[in-house]
Amino acid sequence: MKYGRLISYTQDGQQLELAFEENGVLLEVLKEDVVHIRVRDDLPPCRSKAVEEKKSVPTEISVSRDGQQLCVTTPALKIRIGDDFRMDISGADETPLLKDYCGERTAAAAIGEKELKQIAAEGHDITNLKEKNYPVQTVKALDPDDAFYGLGDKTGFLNKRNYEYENWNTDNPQAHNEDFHALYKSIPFLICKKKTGAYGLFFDNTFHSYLNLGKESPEYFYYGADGGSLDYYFLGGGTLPQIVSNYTWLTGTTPLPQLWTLGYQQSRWGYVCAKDIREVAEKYRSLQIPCDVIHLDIDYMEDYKVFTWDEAEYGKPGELFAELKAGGYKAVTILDPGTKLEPGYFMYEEGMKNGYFAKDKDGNLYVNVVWPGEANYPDFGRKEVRDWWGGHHKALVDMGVSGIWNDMNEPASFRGPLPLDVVFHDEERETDHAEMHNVYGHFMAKATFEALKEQTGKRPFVITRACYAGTQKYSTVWTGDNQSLWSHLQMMVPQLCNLGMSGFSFCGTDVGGFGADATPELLCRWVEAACFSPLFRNHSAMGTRRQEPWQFGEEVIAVSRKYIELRYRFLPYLYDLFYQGERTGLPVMRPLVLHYEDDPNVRDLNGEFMVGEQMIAAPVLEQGAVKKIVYLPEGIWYDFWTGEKIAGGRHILRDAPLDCCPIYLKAGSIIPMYAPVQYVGEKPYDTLYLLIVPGEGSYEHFQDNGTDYAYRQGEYNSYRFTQDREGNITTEMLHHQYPEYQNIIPEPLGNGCIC
Ligand code: MIG
Repeated sequence: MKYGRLISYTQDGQQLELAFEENGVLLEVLKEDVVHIRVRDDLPPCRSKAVEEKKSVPTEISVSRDGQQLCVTTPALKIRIGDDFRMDISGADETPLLKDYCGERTAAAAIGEKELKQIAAEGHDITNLKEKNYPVQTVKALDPDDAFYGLGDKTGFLNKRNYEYENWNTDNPQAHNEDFHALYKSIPFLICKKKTGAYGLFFDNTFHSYLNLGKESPEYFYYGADGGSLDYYFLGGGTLPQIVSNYTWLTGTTPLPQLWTLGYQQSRWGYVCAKDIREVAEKYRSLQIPCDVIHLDIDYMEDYKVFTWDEAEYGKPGELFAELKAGGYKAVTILDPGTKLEPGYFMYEEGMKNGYFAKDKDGNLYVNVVWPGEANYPDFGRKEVRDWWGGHHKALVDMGVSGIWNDMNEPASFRGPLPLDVVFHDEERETDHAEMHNVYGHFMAKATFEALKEQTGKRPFVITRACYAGTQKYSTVWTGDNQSLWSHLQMMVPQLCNLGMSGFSFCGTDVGGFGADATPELLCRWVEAACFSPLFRNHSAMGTRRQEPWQFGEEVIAVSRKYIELRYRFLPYLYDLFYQGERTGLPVMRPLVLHYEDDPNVRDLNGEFMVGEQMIAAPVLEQGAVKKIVYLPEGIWYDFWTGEKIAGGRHILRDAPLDCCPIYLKAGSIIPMYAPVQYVGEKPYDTLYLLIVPGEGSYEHFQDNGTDYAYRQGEYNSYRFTQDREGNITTEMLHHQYPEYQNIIPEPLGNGCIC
């Protein structure tokens, strides 16, 4: 991208328009530590799919020009811009943050044509080996200590430094390894933690894009995209939590979910008939393992036709759901976007009549193959199409469905990928697959959320596989088709932590692994590790070993019961974290680096995570291991199981036999807990237990009806519990507009577990 000399600028309030010899740049200060940068070009204006409302806070800025350098100052930042659009951003105190890289890109190991041919001859893919300059590109300087976090669901480890990634929603059936460039989601948001200071970058461009975070060179990292414009946000804030908050201020926070969605969930592809589902439902109750949700995968449909019901195998519509409901279960059904091409099928007929399906570049209906065979792709970028699709959910809601699971919305296709020139719309503007691919899942999830909200009046429960930055406002996510591999259990921690740092607080993996066969030990460790992951669902694939706890014998049943019960005891703590997260954007499941960013021991810590700020879970993630090396950061910590007091800032070795997931609580914590139940709603939650961890501290707890939006009208209680130096507990009611608990019972730590 060429810019040339900086010629002039004009200022309009917080927005500057910079004229370079060969290009123009718009720079807008949105608040003192958030700046929006857009390179002007002659492309049609792309509407942001992630930032849906104009965001701006009145901020004092000053602009000065010193020779060829322009300096824009906000109360928090100094932005210096020179010829060739070289831009450096530092804190107001001159702490260096983002710097443009001044040299040329040089591939560390440039590969010649002859070598490329040899590599290709052996059958390897060489597309990523050629050094490539992108039509949209920016190259930034790297410092030796820079670490990267965020980027959504990318595979591998917590710190993304030295790896390269792509944003192109991808359904790849191979085992997800650390060398994968892309999975199902595109969230081009990156946090750079420097030795001193930190910043975020959000590249708001939906085209296929690339991030090379020090693989090509230790001197720089780059962002490139195949289309669209260079349109990005610089996010300051000083600390990592503040950067995450700034990012979710822009793109939205994860909303407070219904309480039951935090319960344990069971799924399998496939429970092929109503009897399969019934048996699972009954077995959980008879074994007294709590469970709230049962998922129905594609088998419930007739010929995989969306919005149909297979009466032969699943009985009369509504009957199964009524039975499940009577047993305390909520049902979630899957929906894929691919709509069967079948004259006479109502979805096909309606879609055809109204022009709701994507067309090829010559204007013919675009057809590919997915589960129902030949199928069409609804053009979800258009509101009219979303409303049509959403409207059909009414039938499922009326049958008694409580949540919707969106799959295959990358979109996936069995007969080769969709060509880039398939015609899709961004609202009424005609565009193509190249631009809309990465937001296909986003718009499908949005359609689902809006429909469920309107049809039920409750907080929608949507789970999507594909999405884009900002989809967290509409949907929860799961990480797609992992496998029953120890490496995938290990990956769960960094993957969910990075999703959380990218705004997706409500996320989870298939517990036990989707593909391949779980072992008793693997399932135990997975249940222990996922017990505090926001979306807690066991799911597995057709043809693999069945994965409900009782498939593996008594010990697995006992461990599952213990940890699933523990989950239900911690429900009010998790719910409070969601309530706070709706305001702050901070996730439930957090890497330690979020709160201890200057501690070098946690930059690459993949084997433990925090739940909120008060708790650390350190699950065993290795086959055969019965001890765990736990790092506890500075401060005083208490072992949840034994009550032992431990000074942090060091590694400890903890015994961790098969039924133990080490858990630590910060001194002074007060953790709200409920008595265990078999499902949310089994008994009224009229008693709150407070797990008291020694030390001074206070805690705010939120209580409401757990289902609808009444809390936004003030129908909730807010309590503040305080523990003083002597260990006295006092309760203050900060807001009182909901029936309060009948009992609040403090419990000391160390009984193993309370209630
Ligand atoms: O290609 O609906 O990720 O959770 O069970 C398989 C069947 C299609 C992929 C999803 C998985 C789901 C499965 N689906």
